[in-house]
Amino acid sequence: MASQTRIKVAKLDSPKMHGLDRDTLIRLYRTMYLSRKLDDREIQLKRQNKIYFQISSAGHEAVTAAAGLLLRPGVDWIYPYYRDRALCLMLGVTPLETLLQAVGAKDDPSSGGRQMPSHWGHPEWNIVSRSSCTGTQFVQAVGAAEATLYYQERSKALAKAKKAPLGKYVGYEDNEIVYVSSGDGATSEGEFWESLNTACIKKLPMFYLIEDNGYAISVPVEVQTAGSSISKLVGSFPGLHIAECDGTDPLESYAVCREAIQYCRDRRGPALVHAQVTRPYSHSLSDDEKLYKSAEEREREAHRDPLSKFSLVLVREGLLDQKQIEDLEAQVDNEVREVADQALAAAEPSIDSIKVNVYSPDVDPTSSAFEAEPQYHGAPKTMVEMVAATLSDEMLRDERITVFGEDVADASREENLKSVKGKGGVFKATAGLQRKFGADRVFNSPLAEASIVGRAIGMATRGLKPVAEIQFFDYIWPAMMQIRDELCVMRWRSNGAFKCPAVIRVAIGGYLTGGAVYHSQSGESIFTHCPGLRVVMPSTALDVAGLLRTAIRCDDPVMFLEHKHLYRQPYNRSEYPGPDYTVPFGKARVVAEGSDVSIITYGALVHRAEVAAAQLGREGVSVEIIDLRSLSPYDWEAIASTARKNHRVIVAYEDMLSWGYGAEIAARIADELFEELDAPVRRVAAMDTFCAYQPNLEDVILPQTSHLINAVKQLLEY
Ligand SMILES: Cc1ncc(C[n+]2csc(CCOP(=O)(O)OP(=O)(O)O)c2C)c(N)n1
Ligand SMILES: [Mg+2]
Repeated sequence: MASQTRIKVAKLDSPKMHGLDRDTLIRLYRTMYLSRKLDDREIQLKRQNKIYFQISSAGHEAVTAAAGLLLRPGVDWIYPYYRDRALCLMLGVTPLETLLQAVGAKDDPSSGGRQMPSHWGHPEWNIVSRSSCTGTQFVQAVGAAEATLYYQERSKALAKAKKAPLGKYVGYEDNEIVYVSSGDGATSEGEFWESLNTACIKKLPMFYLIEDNGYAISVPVEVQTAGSSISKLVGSFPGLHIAECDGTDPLESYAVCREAIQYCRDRRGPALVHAQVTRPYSHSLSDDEKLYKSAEEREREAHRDPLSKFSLVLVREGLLDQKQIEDLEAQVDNEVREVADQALAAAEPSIDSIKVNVYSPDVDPTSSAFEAEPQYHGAPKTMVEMVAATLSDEMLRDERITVFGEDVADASREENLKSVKGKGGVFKATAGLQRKFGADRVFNSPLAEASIVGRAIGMATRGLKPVAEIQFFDYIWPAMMQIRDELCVMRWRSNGAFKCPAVIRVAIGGYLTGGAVYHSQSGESIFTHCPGLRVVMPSTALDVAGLLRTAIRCDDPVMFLEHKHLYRQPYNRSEYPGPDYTVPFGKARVVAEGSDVSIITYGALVHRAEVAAAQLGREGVSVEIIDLRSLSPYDWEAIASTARKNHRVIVAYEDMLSWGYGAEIAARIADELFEELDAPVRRVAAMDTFCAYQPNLEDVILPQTSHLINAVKQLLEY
């Protein structure tokens, strides 16, 4: 056990120790050593097949422990990466908690046993749940830092966020900052650069720590980073404080990080510290660095080991003698042994808990609470006008709402607003909102889709309600990883500790001749395939009002698909249904009742089905039309009941014929309602091809009314 006897301490050389007192210096060493021993213990457990994976923080302990010392636990917002064990320990994560994560225990605070070890997350310490994706954290940290500036100015938003579900973890304090870290390799990801761009444009209080161990698995830095130095490469970002340090030296790291963090706390802008560290234990236990690192290189690294170097400093400076170091280490060894035993005895999550926290346990957007009667007033509005009107009323009601994306503002140069009408979106869906609510609530983003979604995630995690816009569905793909691996999964992977109920509005579908392949795409099935995400697609202005409001008031992330072809049609307009009109998710709308054939559809095909039904009606055929309007969840009851009623079913959709959304609905009908059908379920969809620029090449991205009529007639002849 540690000896409590004080030794004759030589006078502490304070400038050399950067003002740190003896206790703090010992705490630094203890945390570094504890981090290493927890890694060692995990490695042992992995070799005994008691855990399934190990990735260590070895070689990174000095700079991360030093940074942890400078951050304010539970005040600053932390977006760490997997080599930040020492930082997390310094902030308050307990050794037991880190090992509960390693064994995948039910009570692991980071994920309840759902994620791999070292995927840090702890709501009490504002350590935001991390995924396995390298680089996604950067743009989310931007969103979190934007929340800092937002709450600083808008206390009503903060008060409201605190009252919302999980509001106990919402907070804001003066001078708080956002920490985000990664290795050298992850700085090659676009999101790193996207984040720096916005951080510098908005002077965000973000502290970037780049822990450069010279390798990304087996790829050395000179192949990863032009010129081999990330700090040199980012040198021209305006207002970015940049510093380098030997990340294996906790004292130098402390001094350099302290200055960088102070820069952020003083609201002078973002700061980046580039720390040179080592990686003595290979990338992970699945890697053997001897396959690509020379013996000389490894030997050189061994000489820079932060633990042995710092223990020598402590002895040399007379802070601890050799015996005291041994005592401290023995005490830590004991503690690690004890907590490992506890972790190994900890309960695992039960199998039936797997579906818990896919969606919010607090707000059910499918419930009757979202059923409302419209209180109509005003002149009829088009769908696109209804988007703007609904956003406007919701923004009035809830100061947490921010609206951003490409071109969504009226005019970023606010002085121009006196003399110009304003843009308000390429389709005008956000027209007038900046003018009404201010440029801090409605603003343009750089042209960077991953960061639009990532920033929304960061803001939503901190209790704001971002309504972000992706200008065209065709360009959503840079944001795919943010949507699939982050937005959808945040609540589940953190076992309910974190959430990001953002609304992502997306203009979708074929709408004009000449739109060609990059202004016409569908692909809703790609997103209904993602658990955790709600996907809705209204076909009328009334449903836009009801579903968009539900999307904003719900506690899950929502993809709100707005069909471009429907934006300005006269046939789907509606008077404004009032500021509290909502439509529950997962409830289809019976567009027309009929007794011969049922058409199950949504989006732009609803109206075409109506036109087809009118024509067929004149020929004595009665068609029922169901508008799903909500694609995930969807209304199976409505589908089953119309199939049972008419026994002949068409599923009509714009998405690709094969693997499209309707294909899955048709498959389920065939599976579960086979006995009910008098004829095989038919799909009517766009062809499995692209919409081309020249109409004579291909103008059938939307199935035509004639296709629907033919399909109905074929079914009746069956
Ligand atoms: C987006 C993404 N691509 C690839 C991977 C697989 N991967 C995990 S860690 C890693 C290397 C990261 O290197 P670096 O950023 O230098 O961090 P280090 O592990 O060296 O600390 C790779 C390629 C991943 N997890 N995520
Ligand atoms: Mg690396």
